Amino acid sequence: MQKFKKLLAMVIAGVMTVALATATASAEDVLVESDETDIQFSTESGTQFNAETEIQFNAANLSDEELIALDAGYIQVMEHASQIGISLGLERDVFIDQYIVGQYPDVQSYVGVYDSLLVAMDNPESIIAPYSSSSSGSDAYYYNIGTSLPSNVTPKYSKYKILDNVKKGDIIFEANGGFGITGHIAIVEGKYTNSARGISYIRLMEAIDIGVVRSLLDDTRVDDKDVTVVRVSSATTAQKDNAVSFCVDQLGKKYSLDLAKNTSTNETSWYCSEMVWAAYKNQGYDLEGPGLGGINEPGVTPREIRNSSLVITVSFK
Ligand SMILES: [Ca+2]
Ligand SMILES: [Ca+2]
Repeated sequence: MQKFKKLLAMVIAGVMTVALATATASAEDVLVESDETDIQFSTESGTQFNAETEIQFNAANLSDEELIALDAGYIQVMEHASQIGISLGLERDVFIDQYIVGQYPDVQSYVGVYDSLLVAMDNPESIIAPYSSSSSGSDAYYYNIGTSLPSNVTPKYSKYKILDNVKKGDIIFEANGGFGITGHIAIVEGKYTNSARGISYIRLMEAIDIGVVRSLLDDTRVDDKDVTVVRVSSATTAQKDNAVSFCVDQLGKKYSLDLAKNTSTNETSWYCSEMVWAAYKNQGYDLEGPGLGGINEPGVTPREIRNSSLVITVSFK
């Protein structure tokens, strides 16, 4: 944990340097593109979320042995989290409910998923932080850019077609991010133009270590973070706008990887995938798909969103 805090301090220091550098940036950049020009897809894999189809918790379906093991497992997980200083927003009933929904072979393997995630959270060596700078420190400018492209930043768009193909409300999945084993998630706020410099760019919103911020997506970040772009295939323009507005309202709030699944606009802290999941959940789309190996991972993880049957992959290469 000590190492993690040290890493965190380094990261925050790096981002603060960038924030200072961007303080002299000019007026707000202009949104240049709505998603009305969406390209059409031949397949519509998504179906609208229906709350009634959710599996309801029923402890009677569990054997006594399973219930005893789940109670012990819950205590084990909470103690593990407490030992490494992480406050999990996890109720016992939710813990049991998630086991039933999650298709785990047994309770032991279910508890093991939590334990491996907690171990990763406590070992900075296993973390590929979404917000950390590269060894040269040159990529830290992707994060926390505010509403105006920083004067020292020139985004690169010559390699991929993301400026043409990535739209407002799209979801960015980064395999190289988060706690290594889970990835990172951001949402596209839109395509903006800095009129003074004549530069268009894609702006993201994301919950990173310093909180919910606006960031930049360009070819370099695509390569560095191994980006996949997905789109909620059935969502209307209004629903995507609402999802983005929800995230705008969360800007400046704190980051907390507590594995909770909050949806309130008054929620005080977010982890990356929780915020984007909540933005679409409030529009009727539950993007929590299967996690690694088809199981339901704790909370809502980035790869669960990527694997959702409600999203399609956007081609940009
Ligand atoms: Ca939360
Ligand atoms: Ca989950």
